[in-house]
Amino acid sequence: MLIAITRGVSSSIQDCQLTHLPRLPIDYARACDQHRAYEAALTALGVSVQSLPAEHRLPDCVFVEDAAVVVDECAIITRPGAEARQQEVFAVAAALAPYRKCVPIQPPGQIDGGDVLRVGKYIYVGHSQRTNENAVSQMRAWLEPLGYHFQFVEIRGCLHLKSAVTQVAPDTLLINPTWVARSEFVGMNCIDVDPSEPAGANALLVGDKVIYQPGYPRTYERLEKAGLQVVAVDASELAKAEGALTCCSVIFNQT
Ligand code: CIR
Repeated sequence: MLIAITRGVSSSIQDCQLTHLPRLPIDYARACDQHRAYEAALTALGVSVQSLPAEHRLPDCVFVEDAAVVVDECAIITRPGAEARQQEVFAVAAALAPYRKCVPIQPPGQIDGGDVLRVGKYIYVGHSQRTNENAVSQMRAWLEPLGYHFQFVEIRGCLHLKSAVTQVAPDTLLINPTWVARSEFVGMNCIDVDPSEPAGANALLVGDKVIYQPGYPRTYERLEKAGLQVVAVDASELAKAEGALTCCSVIFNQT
């Protein structure tokens, strides 16, 4: 059974971190509705959703993905690259503790879970403003002995690695090739986002279904044409906070 940790939307989300987007008004009620629909979609796919309460002093707390990287053997608790987000990890670590041994990244390491794309035993880490080599060295020290392989990936023009590329099938990635090079992912098939939808590379694979935003209709069609089963979830309000679909959950197997 899959478990998803999620967390409610902070009433201060308007004060979120922004790197590549202008600050636009965020409709809090609409963001909460969309987030509930996201949780409902996960539940409908058979995932057990464990929803943590929002912490209203932490504007970005809904983006739990950045707080942890979970593998079968343990959970790496991150040290987010934006100082204002570093308090977010405690509630997520507490929620993970019943399921996994939790290993914290220590200073001066910093890393956001959004920079970590795991495909089986391969762990790709984006070299972003949020993630440094010290944190990756700490992760390697924990995970390489367990058989995981690491690859540092250059990205440009986006916040996180998973803004640029996500997994949509066992051997297939959805990618914006202007933000990350296809050649980084040897042996994987790549579906490109439609060039008019550069922010559309973030999809959430759950079992054999892909949760995806209807706001990127041309890329949505590409996923369907590739034979993937796509479930529509609108996260357009959270997108104004520079978050997407993977960002709103930490999903793992109940081992
Ligand atoms: C931030 O800039 O940290 C948040 N406003 C958005 C984080 C989105 N998380 C993710 O892509 N994993």
